[in-house]
Amino acid sequence: ARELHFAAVDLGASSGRVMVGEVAPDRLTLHEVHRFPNQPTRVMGTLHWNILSLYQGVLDGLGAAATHAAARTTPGTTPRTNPRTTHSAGLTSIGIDTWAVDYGLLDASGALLANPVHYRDTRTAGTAGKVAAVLPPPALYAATGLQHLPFTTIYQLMAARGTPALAAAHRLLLIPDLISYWLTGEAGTELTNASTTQLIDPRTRDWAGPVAEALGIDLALFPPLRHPGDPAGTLREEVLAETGLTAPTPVTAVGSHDTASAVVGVPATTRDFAYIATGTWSLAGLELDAPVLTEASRAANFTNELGVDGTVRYLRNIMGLWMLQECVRAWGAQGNRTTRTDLTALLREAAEAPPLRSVVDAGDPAFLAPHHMPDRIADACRRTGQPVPRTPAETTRCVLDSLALAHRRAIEDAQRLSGRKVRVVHIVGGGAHNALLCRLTADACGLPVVAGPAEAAALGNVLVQARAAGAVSGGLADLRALLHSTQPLRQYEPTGDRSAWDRAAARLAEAQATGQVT
Ligand code: LFR
Repeated sequence: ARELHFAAVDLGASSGRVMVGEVAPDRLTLHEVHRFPNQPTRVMGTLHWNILSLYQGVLDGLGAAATHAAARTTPGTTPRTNPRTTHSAGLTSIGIDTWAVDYGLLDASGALLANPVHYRDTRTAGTAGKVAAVLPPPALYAATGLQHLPFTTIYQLMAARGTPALAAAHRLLLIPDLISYWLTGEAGTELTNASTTQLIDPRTRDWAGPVAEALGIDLALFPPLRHPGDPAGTLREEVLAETGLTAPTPVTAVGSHDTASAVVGVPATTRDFAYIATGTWSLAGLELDAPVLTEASRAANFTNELGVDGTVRYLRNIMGLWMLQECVRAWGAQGNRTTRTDLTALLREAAEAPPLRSVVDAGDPAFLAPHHMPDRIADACRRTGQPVPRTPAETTRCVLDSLALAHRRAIEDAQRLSGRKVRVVHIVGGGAHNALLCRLTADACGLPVVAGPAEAAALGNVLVQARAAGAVSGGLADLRALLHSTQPLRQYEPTGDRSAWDRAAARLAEAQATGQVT
């Protein structure tokens, strides 16, 4: 069978990339054709995404994808080409995934009314109380199944209430839907990402009308729901001209929440797996067939986001490598510029630093906002009566030990709350490259860890498009089997003394119970 080419646009919190996936029933390769920084900017006190610069990165990336696909489908440049199917810039389709919860507001003419606000902006401080006053947390959880995160869309809309932009808004588009709208002129709300707004009922997989009504949110702002695999329009003339792509190039809805695509990209060969999608965040949990909406699940702060093919992503948001990225940024600002090689050296030193000396709660929203991360980590250690890390290597070790401990806790809690048992943990996303994090996670969980692919979100994005186009077929298990047979993976067996992790967990739990950790 011939290979088809799909472009995956994957925007993460620190960089965006456009990848081209080449897919045939038994083949899958991914090429990065463009990567660009995502640098949020604070303007007049509010932290914004640079949405137009991100969109430009998408256009440049699609241009590079066009060139790549044309080279691969031009006779003579690749041995697998079928000359009858070639044309100048053959992309079968494009899919878009990004981080969740954030949105742009459009006026009646379709113009963007305001620059989208970053979920790490503090405008949502204090809105949880306002929401709880009309919808107590147990009722909100029973209706939407989302863990409490201060930045979820409903809290952002609460913070935006009364602003001229929201008052004038005709439409609200989540970030991937906004990019898709600019590319095609067609508006929709993709379901997996919609589920992160806290306005979707995970049982019906449809809008939670009563929640919206109680909070005074107008659901008519959201264009109709669409599902991964649905057609989402074709590139506008202007975009064809900018990118060199040929008409018609369709956009296909994928799991537009990056975590939904990353979970499709888990190369599991069994149902008994847990996953950790690592990057800026660690999203650790299980794939389920139905949501868990119990009070115990709410108390444990577990989320039921919607996945591809009717699945539920039952997981906990953990602060993730953001903590380390922010430390590295702080150390750089102090004059010790940390380059990629320095990071390798830092991780090597951290691997040799004394283990589990101090651990912090990597789920603590105290680590959410940018700036002063090494100080905040030092404070947390001090408050819990643990040694304060003194060097970058010690701080790095503290962060990675803490992440591994939080991974273990999430995976244990998820099993307990869902009644499912796991035999293997998959680490996908950028953290799959971090050997120390993978090893510590295996040790902490007492389970084998399979690491990779790092580009799980782009691969999940490509596979959902490829299935919609008929290049591959089957359910998630079939897509994952293709990943397993084509992607390089690394396995880490648990080693060492698991009781050291038990003691560290107990120590942290005790400090939290006595109120020493805020
Ligand atoms: C990961 C992610 C998480 C979401 C956070 C904010 O990139 O999408 O799943 O909770 O970003 O949107």
